[in-house]
Amino acid sequence: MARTLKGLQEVIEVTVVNPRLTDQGWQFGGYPGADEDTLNGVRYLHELYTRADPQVSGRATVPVLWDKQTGTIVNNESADIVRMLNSAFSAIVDQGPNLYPDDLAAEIEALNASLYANLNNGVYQAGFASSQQAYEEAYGKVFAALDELESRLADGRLYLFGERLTETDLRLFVTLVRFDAAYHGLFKCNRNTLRDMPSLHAYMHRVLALDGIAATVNLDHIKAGYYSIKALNPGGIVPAGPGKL
Ligand SMILES: N[C@@H](CCC(=O)N[C@@H](CS)C(=O)NCC(=O)O)C(=O)O
Repeated sequence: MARTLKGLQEVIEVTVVNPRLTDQGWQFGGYPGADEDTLNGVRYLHELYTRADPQVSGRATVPVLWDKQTGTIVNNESADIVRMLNSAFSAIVDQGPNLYPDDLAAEIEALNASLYANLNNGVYQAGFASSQQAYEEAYGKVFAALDELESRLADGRLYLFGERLTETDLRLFVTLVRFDAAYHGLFKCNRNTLRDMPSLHAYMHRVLALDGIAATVNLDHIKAGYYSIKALNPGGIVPAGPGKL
C-alpha cells in the first residue's frame, strides 16, 4: 500500500509469495497470482534470509525489503518498511501523502500501539488461543477496539486523524480487509462481521477505493493463506464465501 501511495512502483518491484505456507515456510510461485523469484531464482524465502546472513536462524517472515545492489535484506519489519517508503525515497520520487506527519507523530504512535495490542495482534491471540479464557479475553479486546473505532469514525471523518491519510490507516486497513474473510471464521472473531459496522465498513471501502489500493488486495490469497494454517484448519478446506467484502 505504501509503495503504491508513494508512487514507488517503478523504483521497488514486488514479488508475491505463494499464499499457502509450506513446511519450509514461504515459497515463490506455483499458485495463481504468486510470483517466481526472477531476481535470485530461489524457491523458498528462507534461502534469501540465508544469503543475507549465513548464520541466520528463526522464521523467514514476510515482508522483506531487499536491496538489489548490495544483495541483502534491508528490513523485514512492516512498520519500519512503511516509514522507509514514506520518506527514504523522496529524493527519487516525491509524491503521495505524508503518512507520518510531524504534528501527528505522538498520536500516531499511541494509536498504532493500542491498535496493535487490541486488534492487529488481538485477532491472532483469539485465533491461536489455547484456552477458553484466553480466547474470550482476546475476543473482548478485538470487539472493544472495533466498537471504539466505529464511534470514532461515526462523526463523518474520512480517516482516523481526519482529512489526512496516515500510516495508522494502512495498519488498520490491512486488518479490516481480512476480517470477514479470515478472522471472523478461522479466528472465531464472530460477534459480528465488519459489514455489520457501518462506519468502519464504509471506511474500509474508502481506503480500498484509493488509487491503486484494490490491486494490492487479493481476497483469494487472504483466504488460501489463513485457511492453510494446519493447526487451525487441518482439512485445509477454504470457505466459499464471503461473496464480497
Ligand atoms: N514483525 C513482522 C512480522 C511478520 C510476520 O510474522 N509475518 C508472517 C506472516 S503475517 C510470516 O511471514 N510468517 C511466516 C512463518 O511463520 O513461517 C512484521 O509485521 O513485519
